[in-house]
Amino acid sequence: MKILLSIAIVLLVVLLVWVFGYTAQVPVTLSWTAPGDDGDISVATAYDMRYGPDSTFQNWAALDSVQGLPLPDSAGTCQSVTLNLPEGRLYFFAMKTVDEAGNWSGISNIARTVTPDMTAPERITSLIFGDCQ
Ligand SMILES: [Ca+2]
Repeated sequence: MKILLSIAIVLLVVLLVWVFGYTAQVPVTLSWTAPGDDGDISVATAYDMRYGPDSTFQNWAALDSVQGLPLPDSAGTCQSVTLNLPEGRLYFFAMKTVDEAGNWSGISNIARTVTPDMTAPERITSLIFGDCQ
């Protein structure tokens, strides 16, 4: 019974990879210096980091939001977040900060990265003498 269940799980994984494709995820770390609640003084309330495939950031609400951001620390503190993204793609990131009164900062500078390609070519299994068959 356990063998049948194991085979079924393997077949399900193969089917999911075949249907949806497989893209390796790579960790990407972004860091920034915490602003304050009032300019560069005290502690702000929250961050909102967004990312997308281009650098325009004109439609902030439509961009993907980064989950798992830390709460703001004291102004001047270095903070970071690590997220997993599909390999071999171009991403642009930006963030905003809000204080307890709901005052939002402007959009940060834009950070750009290309996630590394982590998937090797398939192993050749057709090496022969002479021309291809
Ligand atoms: Ca404030």
